[in-house]
Amino acid sequence: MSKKVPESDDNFDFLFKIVLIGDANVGKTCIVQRFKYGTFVEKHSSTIGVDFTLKTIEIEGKQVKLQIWDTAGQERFRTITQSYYRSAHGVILTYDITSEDTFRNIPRWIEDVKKYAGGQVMRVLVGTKLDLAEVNRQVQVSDAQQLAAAEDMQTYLETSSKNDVNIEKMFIVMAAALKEKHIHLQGLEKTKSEIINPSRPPTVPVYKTGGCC
Ligand SMILES: Nc1nc2c(ncn2[C@@H]2O[C@H](COP(=O)(O)OP(=O)(O)OP(=O)(O)O)[C@@H](O)[C@H]2O)c(=O)[nH]1
Ligand SMILES: [Mg+2]
Repeated sequence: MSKKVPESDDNFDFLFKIVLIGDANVGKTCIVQRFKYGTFVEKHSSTIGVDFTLKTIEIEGKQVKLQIWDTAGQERFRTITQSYYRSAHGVILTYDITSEDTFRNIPRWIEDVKKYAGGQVMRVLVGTKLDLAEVNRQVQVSDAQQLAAAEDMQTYLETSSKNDVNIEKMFIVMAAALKEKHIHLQGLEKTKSEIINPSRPPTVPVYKTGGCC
């Protein structure tokens, strides 16, 4: 079972770097905002470069700190954002279930992950804007499930940041799987400093969403 813990508590057992990628406008920033602050903002600016967020959750008595990198989907930021894939423990590949194009681009994002992230990176596929499914769905669940299975992804989920559906679950599933994977790899749980290798942010600048640069 999991529960949220105060962010000020820096006493963590695991730290995982998770990168959100996918086309512009699919809802990556809204996922992070919903997860971190429990809010949904209807209109806000596109992400410029990359944003960084920390959130700690408790899973089976362990403090799991997630370092979340919210990347810009716009093509012009591709070179910058790709540099953030390095040393990621997990990647969330997002598409918008109301936009066939964003799903068709997923194989391209998968290729980027293969190229720039380590081979061991955990990947999950996420279809966003589930609240619009009834009137606007363009991507079928079966197609997405097939792709996730064919690519051997950890899991596939549909989410709604607006209605708060599956957002926390997505991070919990990922964090729990990463924790298990690391415990398994280590053979036994070691101290924080031994087991964790917090990736140092790349030297490229980190820009703020919506801010003037
Ligand atoms: N209905 C609905 N709209 C959503 C949802 N999530 C995001 N949106 C809307 O989709 C638009 C884009 O959301 P963002 O989170 O900024 O998209 P992004 O993927 O971060 O875009 P870039 O930063 O340009 O890569 C905004 O107008 C959001 O309000 C959702 O779950 N439901
Ligand atoms: Mg964004």
